[in-house]
Amino acid sequence: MRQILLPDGSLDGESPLPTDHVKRLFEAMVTARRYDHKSISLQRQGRLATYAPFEGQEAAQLASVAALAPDDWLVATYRDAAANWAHGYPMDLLFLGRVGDERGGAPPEDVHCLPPSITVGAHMLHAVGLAWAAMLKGENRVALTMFGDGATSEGDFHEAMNFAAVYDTPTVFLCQNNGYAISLPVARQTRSESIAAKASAYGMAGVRVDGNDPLAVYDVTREAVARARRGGGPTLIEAVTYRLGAHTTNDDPGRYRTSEEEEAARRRDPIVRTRSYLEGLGEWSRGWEDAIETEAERLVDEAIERAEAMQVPDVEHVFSAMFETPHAGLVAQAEEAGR
Ligand SMILES: Cc1ncc(C[n+]2csc(CCOP(=O)(O)OP(=O)(O)O)c2C)c(N)n1
Repeated sequence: MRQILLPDGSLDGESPLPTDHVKRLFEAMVTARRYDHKSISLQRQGRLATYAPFEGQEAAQLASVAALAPDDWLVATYRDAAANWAHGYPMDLLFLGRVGDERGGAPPEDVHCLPPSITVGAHMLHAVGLAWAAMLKGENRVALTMFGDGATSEGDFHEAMNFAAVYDTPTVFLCQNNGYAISLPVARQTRSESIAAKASAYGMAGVRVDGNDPLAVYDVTREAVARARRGGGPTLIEAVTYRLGAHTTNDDPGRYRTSEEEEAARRRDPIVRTRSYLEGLGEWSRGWEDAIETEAERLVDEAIERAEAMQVPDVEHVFSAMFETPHAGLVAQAEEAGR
């Protein structure tokens, strides 16, 4: 497993990122965690629908996206709000999507993110299609798709991996192995030695990385993106991480894992580790982190305000957002709603 920044904050090897970039990643991780905690409390207040927390997975999401160019595609899941936000998906639309408003699934045209996929695994095929299209059109564009360990048991994973390898599409498959698919531990998900090992069966590069180490995640993603961009084909990255929170706000992890396991995972928290590293360099202070927290709170609160202001009582868009010509079932529903 590739590691650079060890859990105690020391380095094994050289940082692939200058200190300024690491500080920006730290800011992004702290901001994302604020978004995550806020989302949970909004759900508790009845202001968001079901929410899938990503606490603990910030490095896997943010350090990988840091290796993308703005024009590269990001095709991610319901748990990847941090990644989408970092790739330009407006935070207010991410909130809006979580109240079930389909306008939240339509990022602006110049943002190269697909709407978060709720269907486990399906979006990997979309990422391969986007990468293939970019290749055929001669665009120098890569598509990175994120998914969980559970998604690797879907047929879609096989189809996407096989097609990408056969056609050499510029796709980066990034599996966040967070230990569980709801309550199913990864040990029961696969008999393979690792998820990264599956790459060799498809004839593509596979790499296993400490997903809570932002420096190693950045490094392996940068390599995979560079390989894809120069026509060297796809890569499967397995980022080994841990979902510190519940599967969703409807889940109670206490029913399938112990508090000892959770405490041990907290000691590998990517934010704690990055803070220790920066502190060791003399680049961290409590005042600096407090200022990041204050700014994060402002950013998140303003995004919520904008999202809530968009929730007008007019439900017309429910019927018009998806189909240019509505099908009979939709017409009947619209009539029933008095439209
Ligand atoms: C095709 C499909 N099957 C089942 C579900 C229900 N479901 C939602 S999340 C989930 C577990 C996915 O686990 P994993 O891929 O490891 O991702 P994680 O939720 O841990 O990020 C399941 C089974 C779904 N959304 N889509």
